[in-house]
Amino acid sequence: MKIFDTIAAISTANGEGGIGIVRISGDKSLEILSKIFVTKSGKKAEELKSHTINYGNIVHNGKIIDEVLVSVMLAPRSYTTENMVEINCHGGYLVTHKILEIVLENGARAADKGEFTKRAFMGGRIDLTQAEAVIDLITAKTEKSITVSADHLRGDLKEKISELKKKLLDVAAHVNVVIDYPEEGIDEPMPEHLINNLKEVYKSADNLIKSYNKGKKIKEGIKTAIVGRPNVGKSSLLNSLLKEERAIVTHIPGTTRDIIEEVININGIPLVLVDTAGIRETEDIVENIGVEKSKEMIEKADLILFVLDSSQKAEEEDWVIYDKIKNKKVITILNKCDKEKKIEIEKFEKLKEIIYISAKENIGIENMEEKIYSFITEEEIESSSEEIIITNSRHRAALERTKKSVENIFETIENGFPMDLVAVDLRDALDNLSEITGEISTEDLLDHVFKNFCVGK
Ligand SMILES: Nc1nc2c(ncn2[C@@H]2O[C@H](COP(=O)(O)OP(=O)(O)OP(=O)(O)O)[C@@H](O)[C@H]2O)c(=O)[nH]1
Ligand SMILES: [Mg+2]
Repeated sequence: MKIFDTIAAISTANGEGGIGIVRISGDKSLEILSKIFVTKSGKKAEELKSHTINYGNIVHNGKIIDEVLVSVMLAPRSYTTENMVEINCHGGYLVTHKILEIVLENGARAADKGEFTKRAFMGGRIDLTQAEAVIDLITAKTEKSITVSADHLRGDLKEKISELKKKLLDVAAHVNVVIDYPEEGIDEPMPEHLINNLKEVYKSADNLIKSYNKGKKIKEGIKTAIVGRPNVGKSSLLNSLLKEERAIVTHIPGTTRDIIEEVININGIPLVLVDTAGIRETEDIVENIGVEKSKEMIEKADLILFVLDSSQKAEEEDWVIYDKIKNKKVITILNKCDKEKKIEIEKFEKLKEIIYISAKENIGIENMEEKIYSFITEEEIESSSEEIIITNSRHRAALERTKKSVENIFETIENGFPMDLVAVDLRDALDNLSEITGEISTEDLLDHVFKNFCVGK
């Protein structure tokens, strides 16, 4: 079915490295290689066996460009399922680009983003969830994130989806019989085991949808805003979590005026920490912009670290911020615990999670990290019992639609409406599941998936 042109790209990162790899995939891979590669063994490129690495030179206009190792992987046993050649050359920017240029001159086309992986998908070697796992693996920021992507790459999600589809297909087979041969049981209720199938699909879809919150956090991190009035020690707190002097700290209120963002890793979950300007009424134009940004951050954040100075009585400004954050997910940090305690924290009725620290003296920081970790994981554990975690909003949307279709089916059955209606919703549910794995796909969908890839993957 597929006749694709031959594509090429540099697959290693742009810059200087020990080696660089120029990758070629398609019918003409070996033909192109034969025009530019002279083996030391004297073999012609077309004679090279699959899964071999071959030593020689890239030669252009009679001049040796680089000494290289070339791997040959013949269809269908390659990443793309097509004939593939990988030229391992010296990793300078110019060398790799020169070799790519020569490859293109000899008949290949520059590959689009993710086009190699797209071909692996088109060739049927992987499904869409696995292709998406490739990009997640490349961009993973923590070990947890690697684990989840690796599970998907191995096909865990793909298998789960096909298991759900099988359950629905059983139901569909029954429904079709009832529709086609009405005399054989139009008034019979749906058999128990098929009702159970539907219930199981519903439950699994629901669990997977719930796992998305956790998945998203594992993949993208938890946006954590450090907020409080000026001078309570927000920047000091950021620095102590980062274990470096990242933000400027002074005794002058209004030191931080911009948003400072850094990622830390707490037990495998990335925390995107955002230090903000202290919130107060101010005439200073620059500081005021910072204050507005801080207020926006309160809206955007998944978690708020509300910092108070424990060595002072609460001030009006603290109460103003409290009003903005009291109904959000908040951990309260009572800073400056190295000094005498003056704050009456009980008065802030809604603040439940409270930790005393001294950012300056480095007291209570580890305890705070543990508190943050258990706070962000606790709610996830109750919300997700499915061992497979989804991290992709596309998957979540399709699962939501599947769940809705199954709900409709239950309604139809309860109300005793005709089986034709069940058939329609079953089809929708099955189509939505097929969209996740890419069995049903449109050009738009594929563009959307592969646009996030890098060239050369
Ligand atoms: N004693 C004591 N002083 C602290 C502590 N944490 C911060 N400070 C001091 O408090 C002052 C303000 O600290 P910052 O971290 O700049 O406070 P901030 O909340 O970022 O202030 P703005 O950026 O102005 O909003 C500095 O002089 C710090 O040295 C602490 O735990 N104990
Ligand atoms: Mg600051």
